[in-house]
Amino acid sequence: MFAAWIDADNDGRMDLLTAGAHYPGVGLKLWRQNSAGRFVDAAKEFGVEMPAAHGLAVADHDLDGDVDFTIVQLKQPGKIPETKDLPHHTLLLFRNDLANGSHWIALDLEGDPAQGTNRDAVGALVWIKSGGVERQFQVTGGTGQGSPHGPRTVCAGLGSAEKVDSIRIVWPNPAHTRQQINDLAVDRRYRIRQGQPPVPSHVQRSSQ
Ligand SMILES: [Ca+2]
Ligand SMILES: [Ca+2]
Repeated sequence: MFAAWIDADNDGRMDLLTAGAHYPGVGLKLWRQNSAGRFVDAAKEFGVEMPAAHGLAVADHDLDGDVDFTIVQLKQPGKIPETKDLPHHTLLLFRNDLANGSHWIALDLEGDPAQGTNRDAVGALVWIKSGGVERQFQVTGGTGQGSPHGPRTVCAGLGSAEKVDSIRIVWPNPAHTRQQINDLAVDRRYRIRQGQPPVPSHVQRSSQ
């Protein structure tokens, strides 16, 4: 079983992506978090239903601000009859083309080894405040067996918020160095080197 938190519709509420390949009825699922905080099966709505899926690699592959993901589709006719006519071990990329007008921000953190931080900033804690809500993220190298995520970008859905009020970072070095950045524009990608102001990334595309 594989799982990853993503905000598939960038509404500011994290959704849960799960994948399994060894039991009937598991497969690939996307659990959308509604306004009441409940998770509902939205795999069909998002067009991601699969009878057997192995591994998850989550990233904004096309750099348009929404999270995409890659899985391996397995053929398991002995365990999951629905897979008997599928090709064996196929790598599939699901590109997110929702384009629902929700805002977002993407942060590529770079740690300073001179301050004892790994360059990929794996382990950094990030709080993003917008629209009166503060959301917490962590830079990770992956989540579980066969599920590396890269690049290690923090992708945050912001819903209808039209600016980011503040970003707080605790860098993963022995001193737990803290950094705060205020007032950032949304729908943009930034590179943040430890201790330095954010720099807008030029690698950015539009989904519109
Ligand atoms: Ca969501
Ligand atoms: Ca994308």
